[in-house]
Amino acid sequence: MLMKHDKQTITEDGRLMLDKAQTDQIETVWERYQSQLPQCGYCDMGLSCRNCVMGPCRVDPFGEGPQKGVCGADGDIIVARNLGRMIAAGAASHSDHGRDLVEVLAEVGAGKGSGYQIRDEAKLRAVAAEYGIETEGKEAAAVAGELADAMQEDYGTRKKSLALVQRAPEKRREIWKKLGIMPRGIDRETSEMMHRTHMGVDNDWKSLLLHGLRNALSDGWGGSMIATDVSDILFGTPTPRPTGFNVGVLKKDRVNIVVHGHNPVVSEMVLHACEDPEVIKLAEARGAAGINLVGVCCTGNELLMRHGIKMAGNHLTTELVLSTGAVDMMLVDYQCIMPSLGNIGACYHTKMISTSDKARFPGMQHREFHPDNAARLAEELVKEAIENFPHRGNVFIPVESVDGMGGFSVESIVGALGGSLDPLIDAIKAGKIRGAVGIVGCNNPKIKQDYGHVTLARRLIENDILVVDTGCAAVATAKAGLKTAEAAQYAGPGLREVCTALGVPPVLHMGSCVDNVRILLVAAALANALNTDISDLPLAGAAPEWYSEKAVSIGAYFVASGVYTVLGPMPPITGSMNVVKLLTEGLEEAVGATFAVEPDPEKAAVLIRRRIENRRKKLGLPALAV
Ligand code: BF8
Ligand code: SF4
Repeated sequence: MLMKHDKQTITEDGRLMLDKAQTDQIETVWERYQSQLPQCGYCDMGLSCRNCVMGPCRVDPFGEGPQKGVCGADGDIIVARNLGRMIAAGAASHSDHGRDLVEVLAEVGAGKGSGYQIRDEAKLRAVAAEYGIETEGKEAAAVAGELADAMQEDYGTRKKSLALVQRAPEKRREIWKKLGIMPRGIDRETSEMMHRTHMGVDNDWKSLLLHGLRNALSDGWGGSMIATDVSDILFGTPTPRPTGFNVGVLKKDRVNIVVHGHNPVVSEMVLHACEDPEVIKLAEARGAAGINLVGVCCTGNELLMRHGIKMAGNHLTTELVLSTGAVDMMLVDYQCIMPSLGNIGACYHTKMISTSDKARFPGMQHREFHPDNAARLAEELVKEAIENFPHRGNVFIPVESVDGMGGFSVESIVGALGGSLDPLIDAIKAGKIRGAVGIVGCNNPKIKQDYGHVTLARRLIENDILVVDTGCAAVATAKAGLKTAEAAQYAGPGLREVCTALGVPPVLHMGSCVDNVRILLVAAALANALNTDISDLPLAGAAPEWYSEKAVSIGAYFVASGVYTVLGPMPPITGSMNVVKLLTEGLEEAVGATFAVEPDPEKAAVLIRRRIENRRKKLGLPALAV
């Protein structure tokens, strides 16, 4: 018998919480999606343009209506411009998040930024050395200040290339140079994309797409990489640790605080305040058994990676967690925070707090975090959450949480392998592990929640392919029980043997979406160890349920870095067969990798296995016919 809401989600907590939301007359993302149907066909194909006020324009895909916008742009130009702007928005989001961290690093360097400190001094010094900063005999704070300055230079426009592209294999950098897509400045590439896509600037769809790759590279090897490195420096480099997943991580007898968004600058301070013995005493005085801080989306993943903080859910669960009636406060920073949340919180007793100067939401109280007030404000807010605990109505937490492990940074993977990637390389060479795949990205109401991520991950590990994942994908596979050491039983014999020997899951949680750079760095390290390029390796990427512009940027920097990447939902490009062909075929010759689009994860798994076996064969390794 089909359970109610079986079409919306594969998760039990999701189905039960959807029932509850319906009973409470809460409108969710799924109902709003239905009310939008049918969605605009021109927009779906990328054929509508509103870049200027001679328009808005659209091009008729059937050749009957207009074939050009008022300015004369045809379908190819319009599709490429729209895609370029999606990449720019995604790259800007990750990179601006990175900038916020660099600003905190600068404050720490200047002896300000109360409450923040350098937690990984070794990484600070190592990254500073990569920027050419002399660190010998200098205090950590002085190094932090200089590194923040050097990173801020990377955001500017006066350089020929970003500092951290040096981490890419030499052969890859040569490709970028040859194609003219070496990223120069993080802000510069985004700004240039906005310029190129203004009416009457770049009207060659190929050159627009090439700049799209450069723009995405400025994110992957720039803004996101800085975000991850500085987060590690300020809050610690992740190491494996146990944690828990789904709405069952909320606790009836505790003050529940949920952090949502992306930037650990806020959530780390909130965590710190939750651990203060005085604050815990206050919670007990108000009748609670303690304080339970949990996460949703990527700021949750940041805390999970470094502290084992539990995750109540991924993107499509963010509204549903509020319907438990158990959330005493939700604190948000930015990105992927549905504007509906404030009003849902108001239907329960939940205090809804926005914290970033650049992100405000209807129905939320705005309490802005800055480095100099963060520690004090976090404590104030946690106390307010505690005072809200007695105001709870009925609480509905219908499931027990699922156990899982997080915290797989490059450093901790190398550590688990005994100090180098050699054991992994040997296992790949021997065919015990056939290859590795990064599953990344979001939930999207167009796809049954978690179905794409979990099905793909299962098929890959069954076939001895190691899966690493991030963002909402990582939470999806964890909810499905694939992130315990015992989950090795679901893997093929080779992968099972390796995971069992190391005591690790077959699906490794590598962090938030900016942490996709950790995947890039593993790929680069493997390529360097084998003296080859990333595109020669038996690797792939997948974004089975993506929705966000950030995911477009991630996909583009994966491909531009040489990683074949399979998307679930079709991006809005089908209005131009030229663009489709270049992205799914033509890029192979240029960068050694392409996109593929396959909404069915069973078929996506076959595509990926074929690719991996093809690369094994090319490397002269034993290969299977798929
Ligand atoms: O940056 S995976 S829905 S939360 S965009 Fe957003 Fe997508 Fe989740 Fe994290 Ni990433
Ligand atoms: Fe129309 Fe061209 Fe203006 Fe776009 S840029 S809205 S296609 S006139």
